[in-house]
Amino acid sequence: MGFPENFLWGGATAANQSEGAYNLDNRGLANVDLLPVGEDRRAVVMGEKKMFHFLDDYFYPAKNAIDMYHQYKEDIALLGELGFKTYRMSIAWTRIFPKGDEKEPNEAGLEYYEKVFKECRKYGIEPLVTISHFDCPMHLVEKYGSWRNRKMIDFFENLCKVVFTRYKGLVKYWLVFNEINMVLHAPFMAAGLYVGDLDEKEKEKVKYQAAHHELVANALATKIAHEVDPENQVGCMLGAGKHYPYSCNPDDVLVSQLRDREDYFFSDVQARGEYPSYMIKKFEREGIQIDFEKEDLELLKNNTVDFISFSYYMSRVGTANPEIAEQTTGNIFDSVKNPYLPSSEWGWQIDPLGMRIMLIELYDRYQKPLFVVENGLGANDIPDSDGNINDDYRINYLSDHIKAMKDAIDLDGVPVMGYTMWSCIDIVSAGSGEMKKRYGLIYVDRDNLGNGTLKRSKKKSFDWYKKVIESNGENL
Ligand code: P53
Repeated sequence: MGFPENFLWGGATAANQSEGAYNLDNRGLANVDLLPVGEDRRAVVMGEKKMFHFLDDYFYPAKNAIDMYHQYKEDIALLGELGFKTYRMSIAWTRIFPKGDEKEPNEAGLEYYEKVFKECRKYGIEPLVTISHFDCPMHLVEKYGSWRNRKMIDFFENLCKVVFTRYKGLVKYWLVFNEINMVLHAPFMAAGLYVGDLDEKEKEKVKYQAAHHELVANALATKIAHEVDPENQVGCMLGAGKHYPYSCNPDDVLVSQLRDREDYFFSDVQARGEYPSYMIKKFEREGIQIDFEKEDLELLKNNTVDFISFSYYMSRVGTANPEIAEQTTGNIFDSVKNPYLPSSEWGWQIDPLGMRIMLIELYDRYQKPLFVVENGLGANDIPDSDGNINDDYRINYLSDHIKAMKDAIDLDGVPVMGYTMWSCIDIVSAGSGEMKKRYGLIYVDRDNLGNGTLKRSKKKSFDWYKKVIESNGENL
């Protein structure tokens, strides 16, 4: 009973939100470097405002982030102290191929991640590596229009070949695209797509064409990973959260079901290997013409993922009458407010049971092992007069979600491989760009405008989570 013996406990981060050092050792510029903090961020993230170069009046938090690029040894030592079995992190494409379309990789970038993976292994930590956590070289954005262009598949294939070959034996768990469904909701942040000059119909077409290219690239990456090392395990990664019907009115139920399908489209292709009929119907109905190559269908069919991973922060609500319900705020996934749930300081609704519901649903749909690779609470932690952070609210959030996951394993028979909470250390928020939206077990002294010593200190949740891992999830 309880968690399996080899359960992969850990935490997660992403390169651009943590590393900084945006222009060191030949690193190229990426879409994710160019997201400013402040009120224009959203429009840039959505691909509505074009900002392909740094502008003087803006602050770009990813440039230096929490400087993990230089402090990785100290940071991984802390993860070792926590007893992590796994650490989910991402590689920056632009460290390895600074422009994206070069033939030869940048050795300095490859060496850097080799050192990081070896450092993890020193503590018995298994790296879980996201190949693209939203990032894409700006050169590819400017020259090719990013993922709307089929050439991206070749560039990405090069990256994958280099990475799988170089890190063979050091890394065996891979996620290809972080929250692949985010391309529909935040096209520039998630996929380097600027769409501000297109009408609604053209936008849809570009987003789904880019999605198709990513899905083909995902299948190709899975194929190469298995060829290079049969030990490799590749997962898809879905930004998850079920839509509950606002009421038991069948109209609300249907809307919710259809909204879920917009997300499941991606994992359906990745896990089952074919385009679902509902998406083909949508394309026909809306006149969205997607360019397929002959070989795509076979590639998708033959290279499905080994496991299903997902982020889960909250559930969502669907209604046929949005005008009568209150909208949530603060998230890229827009939703109607659920009157039964409390909200975080950023308006994200807190729903531990929704995690169990999600696990059941994804297992029923795919019958593949599941991996929860993001789950956590963003809060504005304030150190007390002794400098301590008593983040009981975070402990409660994590504890309630882990309990729900335990129920899914114990009561519902769902196989879960692991859990990497977001984020083990405070990093820059992807959605808001703020530093004060903190998720970490480790506090980092830095504010929204980059002031601070970058000093790391343990929060109360650090010791708590260490005990959770030590007891294999018994001590919650
Ligand atoms: P933040 C919403 C908005 C942006 C990224 O989000 C998101 C989501 C939620 O699904 O996805 C993930 O930092 C993402 C991480 C991100 C985390 O959620 O906006 O994979 O990069 O930091 C939390 O509070």
